[in-house]
Amino acid sequence: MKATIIQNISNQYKVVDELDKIHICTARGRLKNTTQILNKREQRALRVASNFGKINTLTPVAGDKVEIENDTIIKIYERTNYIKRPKIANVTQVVFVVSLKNPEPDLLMLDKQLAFSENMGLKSIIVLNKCDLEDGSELKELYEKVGYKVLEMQANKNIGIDALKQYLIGNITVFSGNSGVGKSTIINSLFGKNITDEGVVSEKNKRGKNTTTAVTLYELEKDTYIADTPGFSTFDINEIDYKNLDKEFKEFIPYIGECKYVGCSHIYEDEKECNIKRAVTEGKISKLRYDNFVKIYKELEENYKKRYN
Ligand SMILES: Nc1nc2c(ncn2[C@@H]2O[C@H](COP(=O)(O)OP(=O)(O)O)[C@@H](O)[C@H]2O)c(=O)[nH]1
Ligand SMILES: [Mg+2]
Ligand SMILES: [Zn+2]
Repeated sequence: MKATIIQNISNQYKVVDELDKIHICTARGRLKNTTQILNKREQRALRVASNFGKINTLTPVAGDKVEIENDTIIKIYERTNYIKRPKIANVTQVVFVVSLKNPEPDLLMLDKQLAFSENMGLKSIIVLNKCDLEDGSELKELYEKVGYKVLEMQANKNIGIDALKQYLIGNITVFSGNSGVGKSTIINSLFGKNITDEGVVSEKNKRGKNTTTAVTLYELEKDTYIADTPGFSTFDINEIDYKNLDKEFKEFIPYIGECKYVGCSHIYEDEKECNIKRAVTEGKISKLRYDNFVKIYKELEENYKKRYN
């Protein structure tokens, strides 16, 4: 039967099947990328091959669509995407929560994470929370111009929650944002109960070691899940190829490919007749976004050089 993994604690998987029934499953050894169901002997051969790095095998993670048989996961269906830290598959959307005050908006972090989300091919929504403390209209306009859906919210009074809910239907959504911006408040408000405390499951396994859940998916409605994670790690973001960062800034795209120099990075002084820099000067691209692009580019470049030189 086909099912979705909604939680993973060490080698135990909580899985919901198509009839909405919950199973606690284990996985049958390593699973070959998507394809056939293997018998015990084939499993062993696969394990040997994968130990020698000859073949890629998969460990099931939250978000995976799987085939289960007698509460054993016997197959992982093809993933649309995979995020390494935290481990989660098949995410379709990210809600970026920014608080307008306490804490102040961290737009460099936001732009970094937006770029990563574009890179992963995910939909992005920006929530401007704590709009009781500060006016968010300028930020709303800025990011709407870029091309993002922006919602203003006061989560502690449930204001803006229903507007958000309609964008979640049919998605596996990850909430991302710095500590204190209001992620838990929003998620609890969506579910109408305190759900995020349950997410901090910490269990001792047989050897007495602490194991924490990597990710839990909460079902809001049928086929609609919210992932309880703190968002993406900088490790993942650092894997964006800095040379292609310009393409992850949505509003840059119409201007790319028109610079004088082939391979123009749109950064350096000596790159004359840069179409991106021209668009910034003419006010078609926001200076703030451009400046963050430069910072992120340099950071990624530096990390790349550290890794490979
Ligand atoms: N003033 C104000 N405070 C809020 C709002 N939303 C959440 N908070 C408060 O902000 C603090 C941090 O919220 P929390 O949901 O724990 O943030 P998280 O760390 O992102 O999960 C809590 O004290 C919330 O009550 C809001 O819209 N306005
Ligand atoms: Mg929280
Ligand atoms: Zn350029």
